Amino acid sequence: MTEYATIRTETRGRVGWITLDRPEALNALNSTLVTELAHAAAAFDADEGIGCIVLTGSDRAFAAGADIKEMEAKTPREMTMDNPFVGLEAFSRVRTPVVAAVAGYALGGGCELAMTCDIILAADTAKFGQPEITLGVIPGLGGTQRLPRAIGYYKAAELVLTGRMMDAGEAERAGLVSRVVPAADLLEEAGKVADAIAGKSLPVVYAAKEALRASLETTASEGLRFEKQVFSSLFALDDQKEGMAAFREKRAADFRHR
Ligand code: DAK
Repeated sequence: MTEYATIRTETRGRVGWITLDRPEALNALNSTLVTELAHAAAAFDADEGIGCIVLTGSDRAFAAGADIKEMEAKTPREMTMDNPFVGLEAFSRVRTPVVAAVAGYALGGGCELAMTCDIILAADTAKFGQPEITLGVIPGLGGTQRLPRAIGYYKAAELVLTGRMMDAGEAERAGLVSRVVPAADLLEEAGKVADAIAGKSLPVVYAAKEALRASLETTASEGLRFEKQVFSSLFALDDQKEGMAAFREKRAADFRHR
């Protein structure tokens, strides 16, 4: 297992765990952390023994945004040409489902990082927001695009234009959060969700994620066509035969990820 400076990684069964670990900066995303996060996620994504990834932070912060102190003196050229945040684009494209387990602050790039994930489980302590406007910038890692798609234009506009934070309950009602759980249960619940996903057929899980992602990026008619093609193609898999035979024979399916 690779040793990292700003994250911790662990494999539990078929689940890869990534824990952001810069407590001195509330897990602010600096270039080292983004590079390490992208590396760890790519390694899990390339491993057929991993069926789901959990991404979490600390009790106090999932991530309080990009590292403002590292970013403050940058020029426009540096922000584009030497952009360390390209690693987050790679992270957002992993084919393995990612469960974000969010406690405490998920602000700015931290909220945007959570929004690259497929499922967001929030502790009742979680706070979400896009406070960039208070720093004299705007969200730059997807907040102006993913947040309106998640919670609607008007609520997203209020958050982006004022910098106000939402608590976990408001985020759940708005549709940003899959489910809120007591803080003490967050990691256990995230583990249960991840285990449930990792117990399914891996190629089918990849297909489901790809079709879900298409819903965010294509028209409904293109998405429906894509879904139908993917659905039909899954009948080439041994796991489709096994899943349906298991139903008929009233037993649990034994997926081989083939
Ligand atoms: N960056 C650096 N350090 C941070 C930080 C951050 N985002 N957030 C917290 N810290 C540090 C604090 O400076 C403090 O360090 P010391 O002073 O002890 O050395 C330590 O973490 C504890 O924080 P506080 O003392 O402030 O703790 P409080 O409980 O009082 O307050 C807070 C917690 C989360 C409300 C507060 O820390 C806060 O407001 N943090 C900043 C939140 C924020 O504005 N986030 C958005 C950042 S901007 C892009 C690249 C990046 C981005 C976009 C585009 N491209 C390449 C296209 C992303 C931008 C952002 O995310």
